[in-house]
Amino acid sequence: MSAILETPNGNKITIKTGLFINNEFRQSKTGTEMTTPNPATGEPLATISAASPEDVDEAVAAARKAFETTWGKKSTPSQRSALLNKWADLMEEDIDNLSQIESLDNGKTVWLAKDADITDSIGCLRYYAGLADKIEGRTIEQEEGVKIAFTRLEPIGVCGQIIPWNYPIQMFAWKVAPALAAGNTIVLKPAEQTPLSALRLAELSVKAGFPPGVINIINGTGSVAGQAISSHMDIDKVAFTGSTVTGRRIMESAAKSNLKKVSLELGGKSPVVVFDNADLEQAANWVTIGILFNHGQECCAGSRLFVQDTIKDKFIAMLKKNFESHVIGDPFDIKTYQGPQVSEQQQKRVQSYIDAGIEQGATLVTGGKERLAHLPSKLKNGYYIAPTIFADCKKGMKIVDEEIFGPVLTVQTFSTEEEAIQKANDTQYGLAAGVFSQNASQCMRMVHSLHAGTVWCNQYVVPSNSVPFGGMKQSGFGRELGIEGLKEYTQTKAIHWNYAEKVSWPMDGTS
Ligand code: TAP
Repeated sequence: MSAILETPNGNKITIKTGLFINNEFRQSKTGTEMTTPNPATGEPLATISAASPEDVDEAVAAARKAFETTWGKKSTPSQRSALLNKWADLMEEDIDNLSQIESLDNGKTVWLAKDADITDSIGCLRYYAGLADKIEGRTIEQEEGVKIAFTRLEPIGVCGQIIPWNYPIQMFAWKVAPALAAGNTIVLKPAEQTPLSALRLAELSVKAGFPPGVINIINGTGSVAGQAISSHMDIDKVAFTGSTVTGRRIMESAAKSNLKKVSLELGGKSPVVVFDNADLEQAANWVTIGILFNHGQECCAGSRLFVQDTIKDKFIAMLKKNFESHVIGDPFDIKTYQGPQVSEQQQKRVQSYIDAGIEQGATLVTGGKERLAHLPSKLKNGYYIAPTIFADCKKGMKIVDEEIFGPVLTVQTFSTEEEAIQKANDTQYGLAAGVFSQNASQCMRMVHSLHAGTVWCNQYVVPSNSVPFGGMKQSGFGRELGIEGLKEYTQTKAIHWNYAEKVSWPMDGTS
């Protein structure tokens, strides 16, 4: 039950391919398997076990037992902190393998996987290791000398976690680290497009010394394994990152089963507003990164640009230059910025939006197959998309209204601050927003007015492990990262403590 991944630079990495339950790798009970391709070439990469509902039951039983016997209230915060730190150390030692696995399976470049995703993920484990012994309730004064009340933040129990394919390791860290720090046990399902790095992290968790059953990783499809998690009667919470459509299904399953707690980090169509007083060169660079980072496969991608009409042509020309100057190609080449989209399905989906943009009358500023003409023959079947800018966009166009999840920027203009706010907020989503202005008062007015869980001012798309992240409106609810992310994995118990008041019985209205 292992596969050997051969990398373009001649490395051979052995990876376990089974379901990870109770600290052991084993086959699915039904023998079901799935094959994950390399998005850069379209060739098969590895075949792995896919969980059936019975496998999910077994993972949940292991997680429940661990919660009751070794983890949960049976472990100390400092023990949990030490294990998370040890796991982070092992990730650091294995970072070269991890980044190559992530690149092979997802298509992102090795250097970005290493310097951004995995480095941040290690930081995330350490951040929550540091918070594990800082989970504090409150004492609430009631009556001096008679009664007091206090609260405890207790772990929730067994947490199901369903993650997407755009940041396989980072989404793993964002979900698992706070859950474990707070004392929960987990059953996590990676996305079927990117099952491999989670299996490597599972291996490292055994080396770190986590007790059996605390961490369970079950690959499989959303419709079988994901559905089994969200409808399970013995899972106490489900945390999900992915599309709004699937988020709705998960909430419905949670409601129809045991009313488990739900947190949802869903999609976005985030606005970025550039005023004519901004540092335009910096704004153009951040806007470019904001849509092209991770090939646009970014829940908070700045995909709706609003540029002040006075600088429209100049700013679009700056963006065009940026979009046409970076290297697209082999994710193992250090010079590459943009690799392939994650899957053929995503490539086709993004391309269909580009076609719709042209059909609906938006002006294609840059994009098109010639940008990919240089790709060598070994990458010709890879799932590449040319970075694309559409100008003259307006509401009602599919490319403006719907999440594309690819390297496609739509540009609209505004003349006044009020118009920018109105247009920016005119969406069902509310995950993130950006504003570029050198007028501090204007920035602050925008920060207050934009309906988004995160607003970046004079930068874009860079998260921080200590700052909460999550959506408003149909971008979901609940927060990841920061202290808020930890609290999502606790539940408050209120204790009323009487040490002096006596009552008499029987009682009536005269007493
Ligand atoms: P989703 O369906 O949302 O997939 C995300 C995760 O949910 C995967 O692990 C998936 O499993 C699982 N899942 C699917 N159906 C499920 C169900 N009924 N019950 C429980 N879990 C289920 O996204 P996708 O189909 O991969 O991508 C479609 C679009 O979603 C993208 O184009 C993009 O617009 C959006 N998207 C957004 C995000 C973020 S971060 N906001 C991330 C990914 C995708 P399997 O994939 O393994 O079947």
